[in-house]
Amino acid sequence: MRDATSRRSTEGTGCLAIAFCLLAIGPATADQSPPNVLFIAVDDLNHWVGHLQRNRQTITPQLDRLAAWGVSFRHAYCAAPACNPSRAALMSGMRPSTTGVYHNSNDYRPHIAPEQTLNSHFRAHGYRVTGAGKIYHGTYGRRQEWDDYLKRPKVRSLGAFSKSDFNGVRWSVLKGEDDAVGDYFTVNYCIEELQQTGRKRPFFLACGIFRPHMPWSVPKKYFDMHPLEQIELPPFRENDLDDIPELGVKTAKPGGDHRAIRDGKAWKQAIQAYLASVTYADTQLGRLLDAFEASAHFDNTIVVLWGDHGWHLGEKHHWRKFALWEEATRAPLIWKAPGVTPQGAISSRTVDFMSIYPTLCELTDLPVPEHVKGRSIVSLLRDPAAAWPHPALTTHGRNRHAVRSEKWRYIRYEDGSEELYDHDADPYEWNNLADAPQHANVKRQLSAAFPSVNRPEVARKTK
Ligand SMILES: [Ca+2]
Ligand SMILES: [Ca+2]
Repeated sequence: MRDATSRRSTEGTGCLAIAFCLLAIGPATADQSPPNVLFIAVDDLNHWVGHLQRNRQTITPQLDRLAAWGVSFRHAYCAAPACNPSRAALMSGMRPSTTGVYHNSNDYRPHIAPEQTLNSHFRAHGYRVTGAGKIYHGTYGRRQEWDDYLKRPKVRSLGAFSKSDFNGVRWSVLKGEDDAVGDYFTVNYCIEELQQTGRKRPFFLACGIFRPHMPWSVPKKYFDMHPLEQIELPPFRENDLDDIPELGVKTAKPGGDHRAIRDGKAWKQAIQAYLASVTYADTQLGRLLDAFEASAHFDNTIVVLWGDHGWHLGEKHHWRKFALWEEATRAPLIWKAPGVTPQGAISSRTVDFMSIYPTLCELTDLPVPEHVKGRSIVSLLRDPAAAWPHPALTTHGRNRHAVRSEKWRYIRYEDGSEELYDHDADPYEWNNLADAPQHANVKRQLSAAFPSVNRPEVARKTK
Protein backbone atom coordinates (compact mmCIF):
# COMPACT_ATOMS: atom_id res chain seq x y z
CA MET A 1 0.00 0.00 0.00
CA ARG A 2 1.27 3.44 -0.75
CA ASP A 3 1.63 6.21 1.72
CA ALA A 4 -1.88 7.46 2.31
CA THR A 5 -0.82 9.71 5.18
CA SER A 6 1.52 11.82 3.11
CA ARG A 7 -1.02 12.13 0.33
CA ARG A 8 -3.70 13.27 2.73
CA SER A 9 -1.49 15.86 4.39
CA THR A 10 -0.45 17.20 1.01
CA GLU A 11 -4.04 17.60 -0.09
CA GLY A 12 -5.15 18.95 3.24
CA THR A 13 -2.57 21.69 3.62
CA GLY A 14 -2.54 22.50 -0.09
CA CYS A 15 -6.23 23.21 -0.06
CA LEU A 16 -5.88 25.82 2.66
CA ALA A 17 -5.11 28.15 -0.21
CA ILE A 18 -8.52 27.60 -1.68
CA ALA A 19 -8.29 29.96 -4.62
CA PHE A 20 -5.01 28.41 -5.70
CA CYS A 21 -6.44 24.95 -5.22
CA LEU A 22 -9.39 25.57 -7.51
CA LEU A 23 -7.02 26.88 -10.18
CA ALA A 24 -4.50 24.10 -9.79
CA ILE A 25 -6.74 21.08 -9.78
CA GLY A 26 -10.06 20.25 -11.28
CA PRO A 27 -12.03 17.38 -12.69
CA ALA A 28 -10.56 17.67 -16.16
CA THR A 29 -7.26 19.49 -16.25
CA ALA A 30 -5.48 19.34 -19.56
CA ASP A 31 -2.65 17.00 -18.62
CA GLN A 32 -4.82 14.47 -16.84
CA SER A 33 -6.79 11.59 -18.28
CA PRO A 34 -10.56 11.63 -17.68
CA PRO A 35 -11.55 10.66 -14.14
CA ASN A 36 -12.77 7.14 -13.42
CA VAL A 37 -15.99 6.47 -11.56
CA LEU A 38 -16.37 4.03 -8.66
CA PHE A 39 -20.12 3.68 -8.23
CA ILE A 40 -21.20 1.90 -5.05
CA ALA A 41 -24.78 0.94 -4.17
CA VAL A 42 -25.72 -0.54 -0.80
CA ASP A 43 -29.15 -2.18 -0.80
CA ASP A 44 -31.67 -1.23 1.90
CA LEU A 45 -29.10 0.70 3.90
CA ASN A 46 -31.02 3.31 5.88
CA HIS A 47 -29.47 6.27 7.67
CA TRP A 48 -28.19 4.16 10.56
CA VAL A 49 -24.65 5.13 9.65
CA GLY A 50 -22.10 6.15 12.27
CA HIS A 51 -21.21 9.66 11.15
CA LEU A 52 -24.88 10.62 10.60
CA GLN A 53 -25.55 9.84 14.30
CA ARG A 54 -29.19 8.85 13.84
CA ASN A 55 -28.65 5.54 15.61
CA ARG A 56 -25.60 5.28 17.82
CA GLN A 57 -25.68 1.48 18.02
CA THR A 58 -24.56 1.07 14.45
CA ILE A 59 -20.97 0.05 13.65
CA THR A 60 -19.90 1.43 10.24
CA PRO A 61 -16.22 2.44 10.35
CA GLN A 62 -15.79 1.99 6.59
CA LEU A 63 -18.74 4.17 5.59
CA ASP A 64 -17.35 6.73 8.00
CA ARG A 65 -13.89 6.35 6.43
CA LEU A 66 -15.29 7.03 2.97
CA ALA A 67 -17.21 10.02 4.33
CA ALA A 68 -13.95 11.37 5.76
CA TRP A 69 -12.49 11.35 2.24
CA GLY A 70 -15.20 13.63 0.88
CA VAL A 71 -18.71 14.96 1.44
CA SER A 72 -21.60 13.08 3.05
CA PHE A 73 -25.21 14.28 2.80
CA ARG A 74 -27.25 14.27 6.00
CA HIS A 75 -30.51 14.84 4.12
CA ALA A 76 -30.34 12.59 1.06
CA TYR A 77 -33.56 10.97 -0.16
CA CYS A 78 -34.55 8.32 -2.66
CA ALA A 79 -36.77 9.04 -5.66
CA ALA A 80 -38.92 6.07 -4.63
CA PRO A 81 -38.90 3.92 -1.46
CA ALA A 82 -38.49 0.52 -3.16
CA CYS A 83 -35.60 -1.17 -4.95
CA ASN A 84 -36.79 -1.19 -8.55
CA PRO A 85 -38.33 2.28 -8.92
CA SER A 86 -35.53 3.90 -6.90
CA ARG A 87 -32.83 2.33 -9.06
CA ALA A 88 -34.70 2.78 -12.34
CA ALA A 89 -35.06 6.49 -11.55
CA LEU A 90 -31.49 6.97 -10.40
CA MET A 91 -30.02 5.07 -13.35
CA SER A 92 -32.28 6.65 -16.01
CA GLY A 93 -32.41 10.20 -14.69
CA MET A 94 -36.21 10.09 -14.91
CA ARG A 95 -38.59 10.12 -11.95
CA PRO A 96 -41.29 7.50 -11.37
CA SER A 97 -43.88 10.16 -12.24
CA THR A 98 -42.19 10.53 -15.65
CA THR A 99 -41.79 6.84 -16.50
CA GLY A 100 -44.74 5.28 -14.67
CA VAL A 101 -42.31 2.87 -12.93
CA TYR A 102 -43.57 3.17 -9.35
CA HIS A 103 -43.23 -0.29 -7.82
CA ASN A 104 -41.05 -3.38 -7.84
CA SER A 105 -43.52 -5.16 -10.11
CA ASN A 106 -43.21 -2.48 -12.83
CA ASP A 107 -40.55 -3.83 -15.21
CA TYR A 108 -38.75 -0.67 -16.33
CA ARG A 109 -37.21 -2.12 -19.48
CA PRO A 110 -40.00 -1.41 -21.98
CA HIS A 111 -40.14 2.19 -20.72
CA ILE A 112 -36.49 3.19 -20.38
CA ALA A 113 -34.37 2.87 -23.50
CA PRO A 114 -31.01 1.12 -23.20
CA GLU A 115 -29.14 4.23 -24.32
CA GLN A 116 -30.80 6.35 -21.60
CA THR A 117 -29.16 4.65 -18.65
CA LEU A 118 -26.21 6.05 -16.74
CA ASN A 119 -24.01 3.07 -17.50
CA SER A 120 -24.85 3.23 -21.22
CA HIS A 121 -24.15 6.95 -21.28
CA PHE A 122 -20.67 6.50 -19.84
CA ARG A 123 -20.02 3.58 -22.15
CA ALA A 124 -21.06 5.65 -25.18
CA HIS A 125 -18.52 8.28 -24.10
CA GLY A 126 -15.55 5.96 -24.01
CA TYR A 127 -15.73 4.46 -20.55
CA ARG A 128 -15.14 0.79 -19.82
CA VAL A 129 -18.34 0.00 -17.92
CA THR A 130 -18.30 -3.04 -15.65
CA GLY A 131 -20.11 -4.14 -12.55
CA ALA A 132 -21.07 -6.77 -10.02
CA GLY A 133 -23.89 -7.40 -7.57
CA LYS A 134 -27.14 -5.46 -7.43
CA ILE A 135 -27.30 -2.27 -9.46
CA TYR A 136 -30.68 -2.85 -11.11
CA HIS A 137 -33.47 -4.67 -9.32
CA GLY A 138 -33.80 -8.44 -9.49
CA THR A 139 -33.87 -9.90 -12.95
CA TYR A 140 -34.40 -6.55 -14.67
CA GLY A 141 -30.76 -5.83 -15.53
CA ARG A 142 -29.66 -5.59 -19.15
CA ARG A 143 -26.24 -7.22 -19.33
CA GLN A 144 -25.72 -6.03 -22.91
CA GLU A 145 -25.36 -2.49 -21.54
CA TRP A 146 -22.11 -3.47 -19.79
CA ASP A 147 -18.64 -4.37 -21.06
CA ASP A 148 -18.52 -7.01 -18.37
CA TYR A 149 -20.71 -7.98 -15.42
CA LEU A 150 -20.09 -10.63 -12.79
CA LYS A 151 -22.44 -13.58 -13.05
CA ARG A 152 -24.22 -14.33 -9.80
CA PRO A 153 -21.72 -16.45 -7.86
CA LYS A 154 -22.54 -19.79 -6.27
CA VAL A 155 -22.12 -19.30 -2.55
CA ARG A 156 -21.22 -22.38 -0.54
CA SER A 157 -23.39 -22.49 2.56
CA LEU A 158 -22.18 -24.01 5.80
CA GLY A 159 -25.61 -23.72 7.36
CA ALA A 160 -26.87 -21.61 10.22
CA PHE A 161 -26.82 -21.63 14.01
CA SER A 162 -30.38 -20.29 14.04
CA LYS A 163 -33.07 -18.98 11.69
CA SER A 164 -35.94 -16.58 12.29
CA ASP A 165 -38.94 -15.56 10.21
CA PHE A 166 -41.68 -13.18 11.33
CA ASN A 167 -44.18 -12.49 8.57
CA GLY A 168 -41.31 -12.63 6.08
CA VAL A 169 -38.87 -10.46 8.05
CA ARG A 170 -36.13 -13.07 7.97
CA TRP A 171 -32.61 -13.64 9.20
CA SER A 172 -30.11 -16.36 10.09
CA VAL A 173 -27.01 -16.51 12.23
CA LEU A 174 -24.69 -18.08 9.69
CA LYS A 175 -21.87 -20.50 10.19
CA GLY A 176 -18.72 -19.69 8.27
CA GLU A 177 -16.91 -16.51 7.32
CA ASP A 178 -17.51 -13.52 5.03
CA ASP A 179 -17.63 -15.72 1.93
CA ALA A 180 -20.87 -17.27 3.22
CA VAL A 181 -22.64 -14.28 1.60
CA GLY A 182 -22.55 -13.31 -2.07
CA ASP A 183 -21.35 -9.76 -1.42
CA TYR A 184 -17.91 -11.17 -0.72
CA PHE A 185 -17.61 -12.20 -4.38
CA THR A 186 -19.09 -8.95 -5.67
CA VAL A 187 -16.34 -7.09 -3.87
CA ASN A 188 -13.67 -9.56 -5.04
CA TYR A 189 -14.63 -8.81 -8.63
CA CYS A 190 -14.42 -5.07 -8.05
CA ILE A 191 -11.07 -5.39 -6.28
CA GLU A 192 -9.68 -7.22 -9.30
CA GLU A 193 -10.98 -4.49 -11.58
CA LEU A 194 -9.35 -1.80 -9.41
CA GLN A 195 -6.03 -3.64 -9.56
CA GLN A 196 -5.90 -3.36 -13.36
CA THR A 197 -3.59 -0.73 -14.78
CA GLY A 198 -2.59 0.30 -18.28
CA ARG A 199 -6.06 0.21 -19.77
CA LYS A 200 -6.66 2.87 -22.39
CA ARG A 201 -10.21 3.73 -21.40
CA PRO A 202 -11.28 5.28 -18.10
CA PHE A 203 -13.51 3.00 -16.05
CA PHE A 204 -17.01 3.18 -14.64
CA LEU A 205 -17.08 0.39 -12.06
CA ALA A 206 -20.37 -0.41 -10.33
CA CYS A 207 -20.31 -2.35 -7.06
CA GLY A 208 -23.76 -3.37 -5.85
CA ILE A 209 -23.60 -4.61 -2.26
CA PHE A 210 -26.77 -6.54 -1.36
CA ARG A 211 -26.73 -6.57 2.46
CA PRO A 212 -28.37 -5.20 4.55
CA HIS A 213 -31.21 -6.35 2.28
CA MET A 214 -33.10 -9.31 3.76
CA PRO A 215 -32.55 -12.04 4.62
CA TRP A 216 -30.35 -10.56 7.34
CA SER A 217 -28.20 -13.66 7.22
CA VAL A 218 -24.58 -12.95 8.00
CA PRO A 219 -21.82 -14.79 9.91
CA LYS A 220 -22.20 -15.08 13.65
CA LYS A 221 -19.30 -12.73 14.37
CA TYR A 222 -21.40 -9.79 13.15
CA PHE A 223 -24.24 -10.68 15.50
CA ASP A 224 -21.68 -10.94 18.31
CA MET A 225 -20.58 -7.36 17.59
CA HIS A 226 -24.13 -6.26 18.48
CA PRO A 227 -24.99 -8.18 21.69
CA LEU A 228 -28.72 -8.66 22.11
CA GLU A 229 -28.70 -7.42 25.72
CA GLN A 230 -27.34 -4.05 24.53
CA ILE A 231 -29.84 -3.50 21.71
CA GLU A 232 -32.09 -0.48 22.10
CA LEU A 233 -35.38 0.09 20.30
CA PRO A 234 -35.64 3.16 18.08
CA PRO A 235 -37.62 6.13 19.43
CA PHE A 236 -41.26 5.14 19.10
CA ARG A 237 -44.79 6.24 20.05
CA GLU A 238 -47.54 3.70 20.59
CA ASN A 239 -50.19 6.15 19.37
CA ASP A 240 -48.13 7.48 16.46
CA LEU A 241 -50.64 6.42 13.79
CA ASP A 242 -53.58 8.17 15.44
CA ASP A 243 -53.06 11.43 13.53
CA ILE A 244 -52.20 9.85 10.17
CA PRO A 245 -54.60 9.62 7.20
CA GLU A 246 -56.11 6.30 6.30
CA LEU A 247 -53.79 5.76 3.33
CA GLY A 248 -50.81 6.36 5.60
CA VAL A 249 -52.03 3.78 8.11
CA LYS A 250 -52.49 1.32 5.24
CA THR A 251 -48.89 2.02 4.28
CA ALA A 252 -47.71 1.17 7.79
CA LYS A 253 -49.69 -2.10 7.92
CA PRO A 254 -49.45 -2.26 11.72
CA GLY A 255 -51.24 -5.63 11.83
CA GLY A 256 -48.60 -7.28 9.62
CA ASP A 257 -44.88 -7.34 10.28
CA HIS A 258 -45.03 -5.29 13.47
CA ARG A 259 -47.63 -7.42 15.15
CA ALA A 260 -45.82 -10.63 14.18
CA ILE A 261 -42.50 -9.35 15.48
CA ARG A 262 -43.96 -8.06 18.75
CA ASP A 263 -46.02 -11.19 19.29
CA GLY A 264 -42.80 -13.14 18.79
CA LYS A 265 -40.95 -10.84 21.23
CA ALA A 266 -38.38 -10.40 18.47
CA TRP A 267 -38.12 -6.62 18.01
CA LYS A 268 -34.64 -6.40 19.52
CA GLN A 269 -33.52 -9.55 17.74
CA ALA A 270 -34.61 -8.07 14.43
CA ILE A 271 -32.71 -4.87 15.12
CA GLN A 272 -29.66 -6.91 16.06
CA ALA A 273 -29.90 -8.78 12.74
CA TYR A 274 -30.23 -5.55 10.74
CA LEU A 275 -27.29 -3.97 12.55
CA ALA A 276 -25.24 -7.14 12.00
CA SER A 277 -26.05 -7.00 8.29
CA VAL A 278 -25.11 -3.32 8.10
CA THR A 279 -21.76 -4.10 9.69
CA TYR A 280 -21.23 -7.04 7.32
CA ALA A 281 -21.88 -4.72 4.35
CA ASP A 282 -19.60 -2.12 5.89
CA THR A 283 -16.83 -4.68 6.25
CA GLN A 284 -17.10 -5.65 2.59
CA LEU A 285 -17.01 -1.96 1.67
CA GLY A 286 -13.80 -1.75 3.69
CA ARG A 287 -12.17 -4.46 1.58
CA LEU A 288 -13.09 -2.45 -1.51
CA LEU A 289 -11.77 0.81 -0.03
CA ASP A 290 -8.49 -0.89 0.97
CA ALA A 291 -7.99 -2.03 -2.61
CA PHE A 292 -8.99 1.37 -3.94
CA GLU A 293 -6.61 3.22 -1.65
CA ALA A 294 -3.78 0.90 -2.63
CA SER A 295 -4.55 1.18 -6.34
CA ALA A 296 -3.12 3.48 -9.00
CA HIS A 297 -6.53 5.12 -9.40
CA PHE A 298 -7.14 6.80 -6.04
CA ASP A 299 -6.29 10.32 -7.14
CA ASN A 300 -8.17 10.20 -10.44
CA THR A 301 -11.39 8.45 -9.47
CA ILE A 302 -14.73 9.89 -8.44
CA VAL A 303 -16.50 7.80 -5.81
CA VAL A 304 -20.20 7.95 -5.14
CA LEU A 305 -21.94 5.68 -2.62
CA TRP A 306 -25.71 5.58 -2.21
CA GLY A 307 -28.30 3.47 -0.44
CA ASP A 308 -31.39 2.87 -2.59
CA HIS A 309 -33.88 3.92 0.16
CA GLY A 310 -34.35 3.73 3.91
CA TRP A 311 -35.89 1.13 6.19
CA HIS A 312 -38.30 1.20 9.11
CA LEU A 313 -37.61 -1.10 12.05
CA GLY A 314 -40.86 -0.58 13.94
CA GLU A 315 -41.10 3.21 13.83
CA LYS A 316 -44.77 4.05 13.10
CA HIS A 317 -45.55 0.32 13.62
CA HIS A 318 -43.96 -0.16 10.22
CA TRP A 319 -41.24 -2.42 8.88
CA ARG A 320 -39.43 -2.35 5.55
CA LYS A 321 -39.41 0.49 3.02
CA PHE A 322 -42.61 1.20 0.99
CA ALA A 323 -43.57 4.43 2.82
CA LEU A 324 -42.97 8.18 2.57
CA TRP A 325 -41.67 8.91 6.06
CA GLU A 326 -38.13 9.83 7.04
CA GLU A 327 -37.03 6.30 7.90
CA ALA A 328 -38.14 4.84 4.56
CA THR A 329 -36.86 7.63 2.33
CA ARG A 330 -33.54 8.73 3.81
CA ALA A 331 -30.35 6.93 2.85
CA PRO A 332 -26.60 7.59 2.74
CA LEU A 333 -25.09 9.60 -0.10
CA ILE A 334 -21.33 10.06 -0.01
CA TRP A 335 -19.13 11.68 -2.68
CA LYS A 336 -15.39 11.87 -3.15
CA ALA A 337 -14.42 13.91 -6.20
CA PRO A 338 -10.71 14.69 -6.58
CA GLY A 339 -10.09 18.41 -6.75
CA VAL A 340 -13.72 19.16 -5.91
CA THR A 341 -14.82 17.78 -2.53
CA PRO A 342 -13.30 18.95 0.74
CA GLN A 343 -12.46 16.19 3.22
CA GLY A 344 -14.78 15.03 5.95
CA ALA A 345 -17.60 17.51 5.32
CA ILE A 346 -21.26 16.81 6.01
CA SER A 347 -23.84 18.79 4.07
CA SER A 348 -27.27 19.43 5.57
CA ARG A 349 -28.82 20.45 2.27
CA THR A 350 -31.76 18.38 1.01
CA VAL A 351 -30.89 16.40 -2.11
CA ASP A 352 -32.42 13.40 -3.80
CA PHE A 353 -30.88 10.68 -5.90
CA MET A 354 -32.04 12.25 -9.15
CA SER A 355 -28.96 14.41 -8.65
CA ILE A 356 -26.50 11.55 -9.17
CA TYR A 357 -26.74 11.22 -12.97
CA PRO A 358 -26.24 14.92 -13.81
CA THR A 359 -23.59 15.34 -11.10
CA LEU A 360 -21.51 12.51 -12.54
CA CYS A 361 -21.87 14.07 -16.00
CA GLU A 362 -20.69 17.46 -14.79
CA LEU A 363 -17.75 16.01 -12.86
CA THR A 364 -16.57 14.07 -15.92
CA ASP A 365 -17.37 16.75 -18.52
CA LEU A 366 -19.92 14.51 -20.21
CA PRO A 367 -23.04 16.10 -21.70
CA VAL A 368 -26.23 15.78 -19.65
CA PRO A 369 -28.76 13.96 -21.85
CA GLU A 370 -31.98 15.81 -22.59
CA HIS A 371 -34.15 13.27 -20.74
CA VAL A 372 -32.20 13.68 -17.45
CA LYS A 373 -34.09 16.16 -15.28
CA GLY A 374 -32.32 16.09 -11.91
CA ARG A 375 -30.09 18.89 -10.63
CA SER A 376 -26.33 18.57 -10.46
CA ILE A 377 -25.04 19.10 -6.91
CA VAL A 378 -21.45 19.92 -7.87
CA SER A 379 -21.89 23.32 -6.19
CA LEU A 380 -22.59 21.48 -2.91
CA LEU A 381 -19.68 19.12 -3.45
CA ARG A 382 -17.40 22.17 -3.67
CA ASP A 383 -19.10 23.98 -0.79
CA PRO A 384 -21.32 21.69 1.29
CA ALA A 385 -22.81 24.72 3.08
CA ALA A 386 -23.66 26.64 -0.09
CA ALA A 387 -27.17 27.98 -0.49
CA TRP A 388 -29.54 25.37 -1.91
CA PRO A 389 -33.23 26.23 -2.04
CA HIS A 390 -34.37 22.94 -3.57
CA PRO A 391 -36.25 20.36 -1.51
CA ALA A 392 -35.98 16.60 -2.10
CA LEU A 393 -38.86 14.67 -3.64
CA THR A 394 -39.87 11.04 -3.10
CA THR A 395 -42.72 9.27 -4.92
CA HIS A 396 -44.49 6.09 -3.80
CA GLY A 397 -47.19 5.33 -6.34
CA ARG A 398 -49.03 7.61 -8.73
CA ASN A 399 -49.86 11.04 -7.25
CA ARG A 400 -48.39 10.09 -3.89
CA HIS A 401 -45.38 12.21 -2.99
CA ALA A 402 -43.30 13.54 -0.12
CA VAL A 403 -41.35 16.78 -0.24
CA ARG A 404 -38.52 17.28 2.24
CA SER A 405 -36.88 20.62 2.99
CA GLU A 406 -34.37 21.03 5.80
CA LYS A 407 -37.20 21.93 8.16
CA TRP A 408 -40.30 20.21 6.78
CA ARG A 409 -41.66 16.96 5.43
CA TYR A 410 -44.91 17.31 3.52
CA ILE A 411 -46.70 14.16 2.31
CA ARG A 412 -49.72 14.23 0.01
CA TYR A 413 -51.60 11.06 -0.88
CA GLU A 414 -53.57 10.55 -4.08
CA ASP A 415 -56.86 11.22 -2.26
CA GLY A 416 -55.59 14.65 -1.11
CA SER A 417 -54.96 13.65 2.51
CA GLU A 418 -51.77 15.04 4.00
CA GLU A 419 -49.07 14.90 6.63
CA LEU A 420 -46.77 17.73 7.64
CA TYR A 421 -43.87 17.43 10.07
CA ASP A 422 -41.60 20.08 11.52
CA HIS A 423 -38.17 18.47 11.74
CA ASP A 424 -36.74 21.24 13.90
CA ALA A 425 -39.16 20.31 16.68
CA ASP A 426 -40.07 16.75 15.75
CA PRO A 427 -37.24 14.73 14.17
CA TYR A 428 -39.18 11.46 14.47
CA GLU A 429 -42.30 12.78 12.75
CA TRP A 430 -44.72 12.12 15.58
CA ASN A 431 -46.95 15.20 15.27
CA ASN A 432 -48.85 15.65 12.01
CA LEU A 433 -49.37 19.39 11.55
CA ALA A 434 -51.12 19.21 8.18
CA ASP A 435 -54.43 20.51 9.55
CA ALA A 436 -52.95 23.49 11.42
CA PRO A 437 -54.16 26.64 9.62
CA GLN A 438 -50.96 28.55 10.36
CA HIS A 439 -49.01 26.15 8.14
CA ALA A 440 -51.15 26.54 5.02
CA ASN A 441 -48.49 28.72 3.44
CA VAL A 442 -45.75 26.20 4.14
CA LYS A 443 -47.77 23.48 2.44
CA ARG A 444 -48.46 25.73 -0.52
CA GLN A 445 -44.78 26.53 -0.97
CA LEU A 446 -43.67 22.91 -0.64
CA SER A 447 -46.34 21.67 -3.03
CA ALA A 448 -44.57 23.57 -5.83
CA ALA A 449 -42.07 20.69 -5.82
CA PHE A 450 -44.70 18.07 -6.62
CA PRO A 451 -44.39 16.94 -10.25
CA SER A 452 -46.84 18.42 -12.72
CA VAL A 453 -46.94 15.21 -14.74
CA ASN A 454 -48.01 12.00 -12.99
CA ARG A 455 -47.92 9.27 -15.57
CA PRO A 456 -50.18 6.23 -15.07
CA GLU A 457 -48.48 3.16 -13.66
CA VAL A 458 -47.00 0.90 -16.33
CA ALA A 459 -47.94 -2.76 -16.57
CA ARG A 460 -47.20 -5.01 -13.63
CA LYS A 461 -45.13 -8.06 -14.23
CA THR A 462 -47.20 -11.20 -13.89
CA LYS A 463 -45.55 -14.20 -12.33
CA1 LIG B 1 -33.49 -1.83 -1.82
CA1 LIG C 1 -48.26 10.66 14.93
